Amino acid sequence: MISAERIPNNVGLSSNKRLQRALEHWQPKYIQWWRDMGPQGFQDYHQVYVRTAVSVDPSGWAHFEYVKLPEYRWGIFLADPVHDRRIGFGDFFGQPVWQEVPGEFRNQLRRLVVTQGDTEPASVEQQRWLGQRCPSLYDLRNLFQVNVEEGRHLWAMVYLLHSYFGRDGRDEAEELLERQSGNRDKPRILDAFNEPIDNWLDFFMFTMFTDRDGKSQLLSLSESSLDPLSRTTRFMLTEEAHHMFVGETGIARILERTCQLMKEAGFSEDVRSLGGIDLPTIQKFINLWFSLSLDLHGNEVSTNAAAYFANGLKGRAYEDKWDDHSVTEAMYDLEMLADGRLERRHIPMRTAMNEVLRDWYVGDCEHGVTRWNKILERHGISDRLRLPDRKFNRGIGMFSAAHFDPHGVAISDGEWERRRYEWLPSAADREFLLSIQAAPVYEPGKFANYIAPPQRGIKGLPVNFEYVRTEM
Ligand code: BYC
Repeated sequence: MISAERIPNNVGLSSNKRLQRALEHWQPKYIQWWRDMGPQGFQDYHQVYVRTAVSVDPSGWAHFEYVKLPEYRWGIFLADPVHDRRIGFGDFFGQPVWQEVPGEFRNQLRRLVVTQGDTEPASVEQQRWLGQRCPSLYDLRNLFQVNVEEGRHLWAMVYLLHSYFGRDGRDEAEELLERQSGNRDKPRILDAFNEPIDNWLDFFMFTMFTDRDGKSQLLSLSESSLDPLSRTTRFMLTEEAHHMFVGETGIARILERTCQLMKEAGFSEDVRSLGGIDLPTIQKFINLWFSLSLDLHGNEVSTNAAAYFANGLKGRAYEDKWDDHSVTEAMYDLEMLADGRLERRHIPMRTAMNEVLRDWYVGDCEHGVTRWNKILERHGISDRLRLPDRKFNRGIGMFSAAHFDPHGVAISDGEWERRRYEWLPSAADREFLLSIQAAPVYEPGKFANYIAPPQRGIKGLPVNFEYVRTEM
């Protein structure tokens, strides 16, 4: 028996025997998955100073303690209900939200929940070797904080599957533990979640750009007419913010150190010989993870997205900021690739909902890059980082049919093959990163040479606090 107290929750788990039984069946498989596919080498002997959500109010999710990772208390939380909440968009605008899944939308909703759920364990799998080459105990702890929260997000989606989708939902919950990131036979659903994350530059870019796609998707799902989905994703968003903080400040600290090393090298840009990460390499990883994360928003023109919107299942980010919530007449001006030529066309906005969300996403990423460039500016360095054009390196959507350089200029297949590693990380770049990350830094207060310490520690603790301790 698992006790409801072991699973902090605000869904009345102890009085819902059916749900408790379903989770009892699923939980041992989850723990086995965590041991097999979670952080390698950090399961039994390490105590990690992590935050555990014990309730949804601000004091409840700021509960910190040392725990062994497999003993983390993965909880189930829904944001507080909104009194008399009404459907905010689509064909059912203004009607009361749903507390149960309407039969006619069951498949669409299950697909959205499963796609979201699939990304969460995938990211833990992708990151499972990073602890072995961490730049500091502070960063190691942040990695594990992100990992346990992605695990909790999986629990959140499994809660929805078990509670609202019957037998199919239970089967889907099992399959979420069976697919594996990068596995040729049973890969994760979305492409970016099958990419390797084998160094810390990948990790920080992933938490900056891919977790930010998590933010855009969760914002749009939090508008859903299915109230339990809306409430679940609203609480997940509070955790997502920390993940993006880890990514943005991780890169900021690398940049800080790179600038220091550039000065030491007399601005010769020979930062690699001093064991730092040069700006062109950082730019290549921006190009990679930004373009992979653009793909996560789906096709530019999508009848699926139009149906999600019409049926009130998935809205736009901050739907209440828009004037027109029905969007039956509105058009969207889209740059399109048709018959090999780029042109602008007006298409019904409902079919462009993936692109509308991508617009929000690109704007949010731009703010982050502007903050990074302030670091270069402060050090008197004239180089600037930038987001590549959204047509660059696309694997999903109409632009995947052709090649574009980072400025969005169409190029031939031959030029792409010749020049792709000017723009994207090469095997040699990855080898270099592994060479400077070969030895993990486990001494409190010490940092790898390529990254500056953070300005402050976790929860007011000093930077040299022992955030992960070994207990043999
Ligand atoms: N890779 O009509 P379309 C996160 C498929 S991240 C592979 O455009 P639709 C997190 C699609 O399945 C947020 N396949 O697609 C971050 C469909 O296939 P079928 C995750 C792709 O349905 C960090 C076909 O192309 N949340 O939380 O509008 C760490 C037609 O596509 C991809 C969600 O994804 C792709 N990238 O799908 C941890 C929210 N894109 O059925 C966590 C839920 C499209 O024709 N999901 N396809 O064979 C959705 O809202 C939507 O499913 C999508 C777009 C946004 C993915």
